[in-house]
Amino acid sequence: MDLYTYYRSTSSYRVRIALALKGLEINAVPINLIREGGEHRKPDYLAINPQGRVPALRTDAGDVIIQSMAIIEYLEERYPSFPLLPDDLPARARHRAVAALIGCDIHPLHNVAVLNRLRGLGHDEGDVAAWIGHWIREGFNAVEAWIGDQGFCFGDVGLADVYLLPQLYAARRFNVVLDAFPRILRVEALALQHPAFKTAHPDAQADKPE
Ligand SMILES: N[C@@H](CCC(=O)N[C@@H](CS)C(=O)NCC(=O)O)C(=O)O
Repeated sequence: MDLYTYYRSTSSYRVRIALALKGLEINAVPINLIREGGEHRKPDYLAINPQGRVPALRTDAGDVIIQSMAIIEYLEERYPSFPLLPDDLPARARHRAVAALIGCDIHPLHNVAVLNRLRGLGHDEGDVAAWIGHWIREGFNAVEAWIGDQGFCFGDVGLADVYLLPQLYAARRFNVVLDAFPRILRVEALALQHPAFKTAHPDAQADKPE
């Protein structure tokens, strides 16, 4: 499988965690979102993903899948041996709620394209930082109240953690103060010791600049 990825992309990082938890080897194809206006906007990559975003996955059979949730669902169904969702239906929905909260209600608001649009409308870096901090804190307030008191988000590692760790990485990159989120910080500390999360971490990626 080929994964079109960027080392610090939140959505790519999610997919890398899911792959690593399932013990799946991939060929990482770096797509630099910054260099020369972004390799994701060049025709070669648009032919793979017409949305011009990472990640995208090319399966061993040659099918291309875009959107991190669709990729993770594909992996979950195709490689069920390390399930990211528990058996219990309400418990599955709890994991999916964290995934949706982060994937739909936090991350899209600080995506590169959205931040550049704010800048294009005349907002300075102070406004942009306040915007990012607002949406991450608002979303994390809900995640903090929603997740459990022990272990990963809901005890055993699962989909909610796959989404939470990349969002935490972004929060730290944007200097968001996280002291108000002790449960979230507990999950972060645990995950950063886990081999799959270490493998998937931006610092462990070959395309990370020196
Ligand atoms: N909903 C998409 C979001 C993908 C996305 O926004 N990726 C970002 C990096 S995390 C990107 O490629 N941004 C490029 C841009 O905004 O120009 C997913 O989950 O895959």
